[in-house]
Amino acid sequence: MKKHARDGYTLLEILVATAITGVVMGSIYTSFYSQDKSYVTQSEVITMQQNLRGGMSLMMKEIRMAGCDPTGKANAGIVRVSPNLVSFTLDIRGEDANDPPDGDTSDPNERITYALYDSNRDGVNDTLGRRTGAGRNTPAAENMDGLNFVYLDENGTPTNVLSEIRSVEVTLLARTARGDPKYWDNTIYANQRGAVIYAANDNFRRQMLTANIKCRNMWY
Ligand SMILES: [Ca+2]
Ligand SMILES: [Ca+2]
Ligand SMILES: [Ca+2]
Repeated sequence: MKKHARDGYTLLEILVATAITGVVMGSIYTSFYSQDKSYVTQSEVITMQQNLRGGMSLMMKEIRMAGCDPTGKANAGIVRVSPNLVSFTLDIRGEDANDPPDGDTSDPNERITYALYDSNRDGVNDTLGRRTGAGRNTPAAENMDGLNFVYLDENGTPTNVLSEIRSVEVTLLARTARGDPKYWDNTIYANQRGAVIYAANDNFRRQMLTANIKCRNMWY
């Protein structure tokens, strides 16, 4: 056998080894990169779902109490109906927070309005806002593309007659905070009655939730 000098690597060996290492490093990098991206999307979807459920459960809790009028003198109920906004009154306290209901709806938190508004002043009403009395909106949920109310009478038929309303069908549409470059949403979002709430045409992921909220104080 011919004796080879094995005290070093040939240039070819070095080049081959470097190329293999490069390929391996490249694939490791790619898989980390894509895993990280999908993790970001997942956490954004989870945040969106939390925003959506949080906003909806707050509205459910309060709209359910619309018309709360234990003295029978406050004339509480839904006071303004619109597909995009609900405004209602309730008598839950007196002048002081600990006072019992006093027959009016002019104490704090006794006139509540929900609507989308523009919290970051970018020209888009995409924050679910809650305001009381003539106060300012406070953000209840961010990144909302749609909010829709349908007012129903005791038979479940839509009505805009204040005295006939017994329940409210609320639909809320949320989107992720950032778009997903690998995703496209061109869904036309409609409420349970088929009325279009939002026509998407971008790469945000979205989720929609509808709740039928019975105003338990409005069934006389
Ligand atoms: Ca009062
Ligand atoms: Ca009151
Ligand atoms: Ca905005």
